[in-house]
Amino acid sequence: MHCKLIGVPLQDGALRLGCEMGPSALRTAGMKPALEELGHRVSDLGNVVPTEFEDLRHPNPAIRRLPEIVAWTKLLAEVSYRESEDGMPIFMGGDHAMAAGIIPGLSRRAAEKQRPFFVLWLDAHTDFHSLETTGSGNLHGVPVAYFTGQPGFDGYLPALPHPVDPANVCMIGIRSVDPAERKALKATGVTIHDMRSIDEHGVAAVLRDFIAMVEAADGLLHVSLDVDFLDPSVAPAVGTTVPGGATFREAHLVMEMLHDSGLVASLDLVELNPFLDERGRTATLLVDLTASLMGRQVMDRPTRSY
Ligand code: DIR
Ligand code: MN
Ligand code: MN
Ligand code: MN
Repeated sequence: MHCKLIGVPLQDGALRLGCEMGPSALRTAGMKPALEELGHRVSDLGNVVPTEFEDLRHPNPAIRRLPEIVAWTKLLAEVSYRESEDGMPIFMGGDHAMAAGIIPGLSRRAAEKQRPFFVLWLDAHTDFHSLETTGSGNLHGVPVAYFTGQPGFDGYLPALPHPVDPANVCMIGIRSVDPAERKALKATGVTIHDMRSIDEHGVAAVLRDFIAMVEAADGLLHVSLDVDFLDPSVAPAVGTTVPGGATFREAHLVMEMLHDSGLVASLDLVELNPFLDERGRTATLLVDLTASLMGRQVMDRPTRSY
């Protein structure tokens, strides 16, 4: 596989500064050699950064950094479309606002390839606010509502040629949902496996169902991994820790099963804030999880053993 590393030093969507160092930390933690060791060809395409900003304002006074987020969204939609023509793009963030650009670009590419497009959203949060409902004003809290074509974005973020079908979005790890998000999610077909669901059924059972659905549709799958999907005890380097997250092994099992499925076409790693890390352990864990997704395993085993 040809892995393309793309650095996205975006931090305008999060309240705390530091996510702009995410791509550097992932490089320092050895992303490229870890994937090369698995036999992949790896190209580091460097970082992308927008240069043109419009003077935009929104009636919701809470909103922070709208011109910056709009510029990043436009740029990333182009980059992800371009780089998903072949190979496996791996977007190294950067806060989760980047998904508002990356996922529409991938969805456009999937439509061109005439393949159904699916998103696995690994996060403590649903990130399902609109510009109208966000109370924090932090725009890393809105990408899923945007890329699934929900109302509340008109005239600000670019119009979506290929919104993702909410029924093709599966969230795992959820444990922090604001009232407006809960209300907005109700009418959609987004599948949400909260932490209770993982506790009751195990992460393998819930993921198996989703993988089977993507496989049956011959879909292309994008995986979006927010650091706060993980429990803060194993992944402290994130500005929005929520207790009760996925364990070290649950996260690896998700990646190992995804590898065996052979369905993952692209990946983003988001919300890593190296300023909050402990001796690089969170960055290192993200590299190891990516290696699991790309085929690292403890013992040789036949694929599709799940
Ligand atoms: C909260 C926290 N729902 C907000 N969101 C996120 O600010 O909208 N934290 N995404 O990572
Ligand atoms: Mn998120
Ligand atoms: Mn989150
Ligand atoms: Mn949120």
